[in-house]
Amino acid sequence: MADLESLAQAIINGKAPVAKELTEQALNEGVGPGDVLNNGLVAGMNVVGAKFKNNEFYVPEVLIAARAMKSAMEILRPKLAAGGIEPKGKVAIGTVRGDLHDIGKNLVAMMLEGAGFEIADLGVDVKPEQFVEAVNDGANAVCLSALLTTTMPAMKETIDAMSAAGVRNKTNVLIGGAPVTQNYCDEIGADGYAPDAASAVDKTKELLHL
Ligand code: B1M
Repeated sequence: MADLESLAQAIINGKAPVAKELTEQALNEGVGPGDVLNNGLVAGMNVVGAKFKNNEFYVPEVLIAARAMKSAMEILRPKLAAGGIEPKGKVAIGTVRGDLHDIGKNLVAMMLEGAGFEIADLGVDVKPEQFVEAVNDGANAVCLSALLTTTMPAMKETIDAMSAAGVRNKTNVLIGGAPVTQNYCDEIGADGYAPDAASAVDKTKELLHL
């Protein structure tokens, strides 16, 4: 009998082989891919996000849980696509121009994927024009990460490039990274600031009215 609670627990505990096996088992027993995603994988990642926020989990535990989720997603993704399960929205994410730090950005991307968003990961050192292109490709939200005080201005340059290209009002811009603050978000006219990966999920859902 498929046990989605155990699947969620396997994600929380970062047990990739168990998560994979339970995902396969649930699908073989006829559980819908949407159920497996929402009541297994996403449910597990929600707990991981809450624990991370409360300092019960640290970066290594989150990365291990995200790896377990990724391996289960490899099995689930084709079924979701075949079943016509719509993602919650499309999020483009990248570390801004001149900045090569990607650990935090990757965590945010994994948590967003865990929450059911389709992710376009643009990588590091992403130029403003690449973010503009992502909006043209249908990104409902764009997450900008910066870890250096010297690269924070590239966040504003990215927003300015979106305005210049006439696409600023077609998306929501969220910003984050260790030196970034709510004040800076207000100053450059971004739509939201998130201090950590779990808050980035909450903020994205809030901005997309989910
Ligand atoms: Co660099 N580095 N680094 N570094 N590095 C810092 C950031 C620094 C604070 C170290 C220090 O001096 N104490 C300092 C910045 C100082 C400043 O500007 N204020 C610094 C520097 C100066 C540099 C170089 C310039 C060093 C040099 O070459 N002289 C250079 C710059 C290279 C470049 O980018 N052009 C450099 C290089 C590197 C490495 C390549 C060696 C490596 C990066 C490897 C990689 O990312 N693949 C590295 C690392 C690892 C760090 C530290 C040690 C760790 C950063 C990290 O991964 N944290 C960092 C010092 C520190 O923080 N202790 C440091 C863990 C990660 C999970 O947290 O990224 O904050 P974080 O992400 C969090 C939140 O911020 C938030 O959610 C995440 C999860 O909770 N978040 C978002 C992040 N992005 C978000 C986006 C969102 C929302 C939330 O969108 C909505």
